[in-house]
Amino acid sequence: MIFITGDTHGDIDYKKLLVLKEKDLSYDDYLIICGDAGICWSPQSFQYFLNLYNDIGCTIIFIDDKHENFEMLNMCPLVEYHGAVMHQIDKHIFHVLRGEIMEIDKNTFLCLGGAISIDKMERTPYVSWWPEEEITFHDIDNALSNLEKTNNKVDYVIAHCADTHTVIKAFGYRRDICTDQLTFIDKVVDYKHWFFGHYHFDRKIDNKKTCLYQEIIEI
Ligand SMILES: [Mn+2]
Repeated sequence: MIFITGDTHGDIDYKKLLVLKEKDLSYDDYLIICGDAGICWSPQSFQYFLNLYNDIGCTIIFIDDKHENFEMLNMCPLVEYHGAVMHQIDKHIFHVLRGEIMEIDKNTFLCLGGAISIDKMERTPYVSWWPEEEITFHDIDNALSNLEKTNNKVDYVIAHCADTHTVIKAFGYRRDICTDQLTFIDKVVDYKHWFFGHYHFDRKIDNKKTCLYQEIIEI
């Protein structure tokens, strides 16, 4: 089984995952978190969060975003897993790099973390804010070179943000460099569905895009 959910923020929005514990899952089952997982946040809480997330009993794959300690992420070993480059955070917990395409049970997922913190001015660099949060041209290049191998086609896009049009129309937020980068991806990629987190809403935008927060969907 493959499940997808929105932001979990360490232990803050972890409770929603408890329904998965009742399902008697194995490590051949997967939970994909669309950013703000909050597992790699501070060395002090790291082991506590690992224990919490390991307790779910399935493999966890998350994308990064604005609330990520990139120093901690980058210390984890890089591995190839399900055809994508990932940081192995723990035995069954992985962070998938931006622009990678993973394949699980014949489903392909283009993964593209990254988002701009709207409260960046109130955060402390390298303690609660990291410049790596922004989607770069290098990330888009990586996506494009991986997409070349799939003829620009994937089953799903997993991102933290949405494209500019969706952000303005559905949430009334402003555009930024990340939403603009994702607008480009939206135009060039042929996908069935785009799942994203970030906005803390459970909302089906249209028949191709869904914002996830508390909801856990199974595909
Ligand atoms: Mn969040």
